[in-house]
Formats: sequence, structure tokens, C-alpha cells
Amino acid sequence: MDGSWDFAKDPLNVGVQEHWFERFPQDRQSVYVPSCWNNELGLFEYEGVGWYRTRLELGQTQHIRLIFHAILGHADVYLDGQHLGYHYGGYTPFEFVIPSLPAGEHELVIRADSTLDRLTIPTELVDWFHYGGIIRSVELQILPDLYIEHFKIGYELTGTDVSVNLQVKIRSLAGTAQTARLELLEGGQPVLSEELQIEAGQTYHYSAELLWNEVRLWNVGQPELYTLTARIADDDLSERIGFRRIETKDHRVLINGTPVYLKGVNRHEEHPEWGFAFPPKLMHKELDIILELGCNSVRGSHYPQSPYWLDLLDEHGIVFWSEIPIWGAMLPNETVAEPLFQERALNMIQEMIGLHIHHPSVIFWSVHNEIDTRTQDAYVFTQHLVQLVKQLDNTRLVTYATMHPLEDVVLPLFDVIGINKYFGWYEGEAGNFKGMLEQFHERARKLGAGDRVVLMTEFGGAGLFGDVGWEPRLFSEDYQAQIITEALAVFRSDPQIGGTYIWQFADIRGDLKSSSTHFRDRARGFNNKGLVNEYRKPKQSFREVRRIYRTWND
Ligand code: ADA
Repeated sequence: MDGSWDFAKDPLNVGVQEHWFERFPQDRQSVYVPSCWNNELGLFEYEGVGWYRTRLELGQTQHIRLIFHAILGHADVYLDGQHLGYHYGGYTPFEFVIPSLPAGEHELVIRADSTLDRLTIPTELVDWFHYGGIIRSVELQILPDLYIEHFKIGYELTGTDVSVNLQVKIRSLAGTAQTARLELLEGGQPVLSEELQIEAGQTYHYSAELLWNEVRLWNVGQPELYTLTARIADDDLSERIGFRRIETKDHRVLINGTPVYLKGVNRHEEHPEWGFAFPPKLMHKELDIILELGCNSVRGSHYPQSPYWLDLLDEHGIVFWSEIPIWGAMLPNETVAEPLFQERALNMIQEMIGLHIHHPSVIFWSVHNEIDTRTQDAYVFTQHLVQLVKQLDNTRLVTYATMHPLEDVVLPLFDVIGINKYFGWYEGEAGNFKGMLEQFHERARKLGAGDRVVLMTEFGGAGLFGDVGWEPRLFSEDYQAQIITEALAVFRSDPQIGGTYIWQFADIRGDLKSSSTHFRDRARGFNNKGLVNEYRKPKQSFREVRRIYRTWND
């Protein structure tokens, strides 16, 4: 349903009371969906409620499914004036099925609220721009009487032999019992077929086990993929997977038994002209630049990124770190103890895993970034998050990023520990990394976490694009390149570090506001720590990192 929709902002938040879902205001404009409203003229700093409206036309009575691939913040959906439901989140899809919607014109209205507060995720204090809007596609599916609601693939590998578990959830919207043949295909070729009897209104859970020998394994730079399709009556659903085994040993991540040193960058899915509604064409460009840099991994900072991006990584054998948007550098400890905050976090974990589960590129699930991990509240909260991840998917590594490496109490809860530290920028000098890491390893051993894989998940500094000179001054490209180069040398010489993720791939818009004291060092209103600027033009640091990453050949 992408295209031009009606849009009205609701700064006084009166829309619900005034029934805008039945009578859309006259004072409206037309915006393209998906997009961020901040990229419209006059709405740059608008944070709050926005209403969207479009229409859909049915030639006959149909069952429909509406999929909202991502709406920032709080979303309420109305169809013909009726409230279909509410979703909280921002980067994961949700959907509604409406059986037997009559022929004719129907009005779809969405109330999207981008307001950040102390219990939203992220909270109001976050180092990225507060965008709002419908940031990914809205999809309309016309459903037949029998449709596939969900198709989940799991597997266990022994060498190159695999046992594949297929679970298909079939739902009947028919008024009578149906007999239909469920077919499962791999690469278009039938592998299983079974006749099912499905009662009226029933949700049928089908599961099957397949044993395959000598499968081609997915690996870094070796993107072997398999497409599986479930088909019944007039519906089908395809999912693509890759088979690989992830383990850790001797401070390294192993893929299919081989250690891989992770050469990465932190990537926000953001661009000044598009906000978080990042167009696929730009993802291709971004991938080319990241490959050129010599990376084999990307950290998806700080929220579940678009499935299209993950498809590209799957297809190029690049390893991905997926995380939920708990951004904690300034998060008060009381917040993590709040039931609503916790409920939202658990829900986000569930939705992230649901969205990314089949992508072989994803090898890390990360539960939070830089919260105050020195406290008992953080320990208990983290325990819940980690438990949920393990329960939903115990084939990947559970991780997080800490800004308190020397005081952190949650280290033992994780398979992999990410350290964010900005020596040479916010504190000390790049040379300080060595001493800090020695202390960290010692402490991790004492806490019983000495065998974990440790990744440097953030480090770097700001370099303003074009500011080059004869000496490395703060904010110059030269200085940025220098601290990153020094830091990389320290990390690479530490056998207990398993990989590096530079902060960050590209400059992003920050949340610099004249009315607030936060993020005052964000010159131009941007976080300028990118290796490329916001238009993806390389800085000196890009060239240095390319030179270094290309010599790390393991
Ligand atoms: C933190 C945070 C990043 C970014 C960075 C910085 O480590 O995780 O999102 O804000 O600091 O640039 O200061």
C-alpha cells in the first residue's frame, strides 16, 4: 500500500477525542509512505502524534491481512472507524487479519505517536534523531480461505548432515471443513506432501522433520542459501535459510568449526534525506562500501534493521549483530526496574527474533546497549532478557554492549561481551586501551567469565568531513583516523579480543537541541564519528581502516 497517504499532525493530541479515525481533519497534507515525517518541509523537529489515512477498494468480499512492517513508537490502527489494535515498538512488524471484508471502499487510518519518554524504548535521552512515522512498507494481502499464517524452520547440524524441523501454521477462514494438500518444496522441488483435513475456523499446526545429507554450509564470504516453500490450496509462503554452526572457543567465534576474527562497523539504518525509512537502493550502495572496507561483520546499532538489509548480508556472507533499541548511556537505574519498560523490552526481543530468525547472517542477539550494568537491578533485568532469548533461540550467541567494563556485574550472563570505550575521545588516550583490557580480562576471570568472547563493540571519535590539515586536531579527519588506527593495533595484539566494530559506519543525525544540554559536542547536529559522512563519502579514517582490515586475513 506504499504511495501517497493523507497526513495530519496532532500536536495537541486531540485526534482520539475528536474521532479523527472517523472524520479525518481537513487540514492535511499528502506524504509518501514509507517515510519519516521529519523529512517533510516544516516537520523537521516534530515529535508527537501524526495521523495517516488511505483507502482500499475491494471488488468482492475478501479476507484481508494488513501487515505494518514498521511504525515508530505507538501505533493504533483503525479500519472504517473501528479500532483494530495497538502496537508498541518501532522496527518490527505487526499485523491484523480481517475475515470477509465486504466489497467496496474502506478507509484505513493510523495514529502514530513518536513521543519518547522515560519508559519508552529508547527513552527520551538517546543519541539519535527522534524520527516519527511509518518507516517501512504497509502490505495488503488478499487471503484465500486456507492460508499459511506462519512457517518456521529450525535445524540441527551434524557435520554437513542436517535435520530440518518445519512448522507450518495453517489457518482456516472457511465456513466448512476443508481437505487440502500441504506441499513443502526446496528450491522449487517437492520434498514432502500430505493431505490435511482442516476444520472450519481451525488453526492447524503441522510439523515435519527432514533429514538431508551433505548440505552446503553457509559461511563468511560463502553465502550458501536454501529456499523452502510451504504451499496449500491457493496460498504459499517461502522462507530462506542457510545452515551453519556457531560456537565459541579460545576467545573466538567459530563458524562451522573455524575461528573468524570479526572485522566490523556499527551501522545505523539512517540517512539525512530518508531518516529511518532507508531505501533499498541505498542499502545496496552501503553494502558495496562495507565490502570495500574489508568488513566481514556489521553491528546493527541500535534496533532491528530492515529484512532487506539482512537479505543482502545473507547473500554476501556477512555476519550480523541484531539488537533491540535499549540505549542506556543516560538511562536511570530506576527505569530498568519499571514493569512497563521490562514488558516492552521482552516484547521487543520476541519480535526481533521472530523477524530475523531465518537469516543465517545473524549470529548475535544483543539485549541492551550501555545500561548501568553495575547494579543488581540491571542484573535481574538482564537475566530475564537472556533467559527469553535462550528460550526462543538457543542456536545463536547472546550478547550486549557495556560501557562499564571494569565494574560490570552482568558479565557471566553472556556468551559474548561487547565493550564500548572511547579512549582518545571522551577520556584518556588511545594508548589507554591496553591497560584497561588487562584489568578487564583479570576481572572477567574472577567473575567466572574469563572464557567469553570479547568484542570491541564501540570506539572512535568525531572527524568532520573535509576538516584535514597538517596536524591531528580534535574534530579533524586526521585525529579521528589516528585514534582509530592506534586502537585497532591494540585490539589486534590482544589474543583475548575476538573482533572490532568501529563507531561508526556513517555520520548520523543526533539529537542536538538548543533547549537541551545533551549532545553539545554534536557539531552540525550530527554524530560525526562515521568513517564516511552522512552522504557516504569516505573520510581519511575510512582509508586507514580499509588498509588495516584488508591485512587481517583470518
Ligand atoms: C555510545 C552509544 C552510541 C553513540 C556513542 C557516541 O557508545 O552506544 O550510540 O552515542 O556512544 O558517539 O558517543
